[in-house]
Order: sequence, then structure tokens, then C-alpha cells
Amino acid sequence: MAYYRLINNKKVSTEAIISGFTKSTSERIEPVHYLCFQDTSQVNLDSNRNQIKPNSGLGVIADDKSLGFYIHPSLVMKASNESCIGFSFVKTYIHAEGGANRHERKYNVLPIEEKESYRWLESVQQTSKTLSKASMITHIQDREGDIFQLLATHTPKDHFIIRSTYNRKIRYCGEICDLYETLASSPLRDTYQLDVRGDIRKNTENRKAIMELRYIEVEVQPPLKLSKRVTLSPIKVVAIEAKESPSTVPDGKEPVHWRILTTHQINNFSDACQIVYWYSLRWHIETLFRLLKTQGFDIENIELENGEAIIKMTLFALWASLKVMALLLSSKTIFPNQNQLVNELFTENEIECLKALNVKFNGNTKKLKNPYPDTTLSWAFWVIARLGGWKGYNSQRPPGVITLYRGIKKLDLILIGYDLKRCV
Ligand SMILES: [Mn+2]
Repeated sequence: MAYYRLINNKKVSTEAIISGFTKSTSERIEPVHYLCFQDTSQVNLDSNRNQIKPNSGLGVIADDKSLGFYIHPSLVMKASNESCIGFSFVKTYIHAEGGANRHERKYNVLPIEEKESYRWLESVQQTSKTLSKASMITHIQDREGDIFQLLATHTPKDHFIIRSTYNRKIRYCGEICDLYETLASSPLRDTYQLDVRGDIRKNTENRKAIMELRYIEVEVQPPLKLSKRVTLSPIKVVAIEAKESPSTVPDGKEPVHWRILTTHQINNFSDACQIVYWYSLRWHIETLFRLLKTQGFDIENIELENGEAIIKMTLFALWASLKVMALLLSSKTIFPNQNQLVNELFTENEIECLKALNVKFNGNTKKLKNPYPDTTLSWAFWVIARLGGWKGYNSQRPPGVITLYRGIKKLDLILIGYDLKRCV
């Protein structure tokens, strides 16, 4: 109910909700290194089209006809223990129905500030502000983020790891040449093993891929079209290629193949592996989108009549999805001695309430005791899972997304009662 009142209140704007997110993230930033993953996801609301009021704040998604909107967050994780801290930036936007397409808008010659891809730059600029207390920020993005002007904004503190989209012109060993061919013909540095999960749809099984790693320091040349209008200097980056050795590629399948550009300095093979590993953590933001859209929050099937209210509800669900993801990660952390602290994602009031619930859930048998220290997020994971219906026995399957989602939802309701009780 509290949410519904909030999202239908015209005075509570999406901007206010977002600035609430970034403010609370900013307050938790320490002078350490953070990884920021930005990406776009579309929310398709077409199955509820008949219920939703026309012109209430939605547009069309990529197919140019289904009702929906776009969301572009930047997820912040601490590099040292891969804990989720919050969001440094979130943007929601729409494509107007019947609006001009890229071709009609002469997309190629528009200045970047007027392009939709400007959101990538905006996100980096805003992230630097939100994370002003950080000692280093690494912005990580997929192929869509391979934008020259973006790379150009790097500073000694702001770094990039971007999956490459374009076979750019580079200067290497004094010659102007093509990035991909130069990289592929550079000497093999070493190999590493990668666990590749099978995919039923692609008819592949789990395999241990042998990855061949190459990297070279190059100077990326400004795109020709761009340099006709503005003067831009080339950018020094390290280009990395990780490509599966033909010896492990299943017959008739494509090798695993990543080309990555980074502004970080690479001194040796293990530095390069670190960059590839950080890039691979990008799947966390995909998980976040999956949590938001399916597996519990199911935002695309939400039954609300007003488009703007749906967008606001999505923002709250995004924050709740982050909590679910962080709780899950804390329960299987590979950094057991640096478990994320509970006060990094929960307020004082919420922790107090969780403590009361923990007392209630701690049974008389040792088997039913919360095994985690009450300062850690794993401790909250145990309480919230119990709240979501998990019985707490080790013999039981570990709690998953749905259970945690149920727990988080219940906690929200309990908190309303908890606050009321304190007011009486
Ligand atoms: Mn993307």
C-alpha cells in the first residue's frame, strides 16, 4: 500500500526516486576502487496494453510497436570483494510512438549530445559525481558502449573496460592499421582455462575452454566522420583478445571470442586476465534485469493503469532486485573473510527489525540458528530467507530468488507495522 500511494503521488517524480538512490549510494562510498556496470534494458508492457491509460508516460520499444519504456542503470560494486553497493546513475526514457526513426533523424551526423547513445556518457559523468569519494572507478560496458567520445573522457581516476564493436583504425608500431587484424596477428601471450556452461538452445554441453590471450598497446584514431567536425586526439588503450583455442571448440560451433578495450595499464599476463575477469562480472547487471523482469518481480506483467506509475514502480523493484541479488551473492561469496556488511544495503531501522525477526526464527536446536555474524549481509540473507518460507535446515535446498523476493516483500509490510508500533 505504501508503495502504491507513493507511485501514484504526482509530487514524487522519477527524478526524486533516482536521486534518492544515488544519494544513498554516494553516502556509502569509501576511498577504494569501484566497478560500475552500465547497460540498457527494455521493459515490454504490451500484454497489459488494454489496461494502461493511453498517453500516460510510455512509448514503444525496439520493435517500434510494443508498449513500454527503457531503463539504463549503472550498478556499483566494490572491486575488492564484489559486493553490490547501489546505483550511481539511473535513466528511464521512452521512444515516442510514431516518432522519427534513426534514418529520418539523420542519426549519423547528429552531435553526441542529441543522440540516444549520449546516455552512456551521461552515466559516466553522473557516476563520477556519485562516486566522488572513490579512489578509482572502472566503467564496464558491452558492445553498445564502444563510443570514441566515451573513451576520451578517461582520467587517471576514471577507467574503462569496453567490449569492442568497431574494427577501428589504430596506430601500432608507428603504422596506421586495423585493430582486429593487428590484434589477431600479435604474439600469443599465454592461455587460461574457462568453464563454459552448456546451452540447451545452442545444443552445447559444459566444457573447459582453453582461451588464447593476446594484448597490445595501441593508439585508437578518432573516427573519420567525427574528426571532420571536431579536433580529437588519438587515445592510448590496451586492446585485449581472448579467443577459444580451436582444440576445445565443439564441431560446427563458434569459439568464445571477446575483444576488449581498456584504459587500464597492463604490465603482464595476469593484469590482462584481471581485466577480462572484471569484464565477465558484467553478467551481474544482466542478472539484475532478469530479476526485475521475471523470477519474482515480473515487472512486465504489473497490473497498474498509469504508465508513469509503472516506471516508478520499476525503480523500486530495481532497488529490491539489487537487494535480492546482493543477498544471494553474500550467501555464496568467494570472499568469506570480507563478507559485505549488512548496513551497506539496509537502513538502521530495517536492521533493528531484522534483529527482532532473527530472535523469533532462532530455534532451540543448533541446526536452526543463524550461523552468520549479525553485522554481515549473509546474516540478513538467513533472516529474509526464513521470512520467505525457507525452513532453515541444511538438508533443504538453499533458498533461491523466489524465496528471497517473498522475504523482502514481507519485510516491507512488517516494517510498516514496526514503525506504527513505535509511534503509538
Ligand atoms: Mn547492452
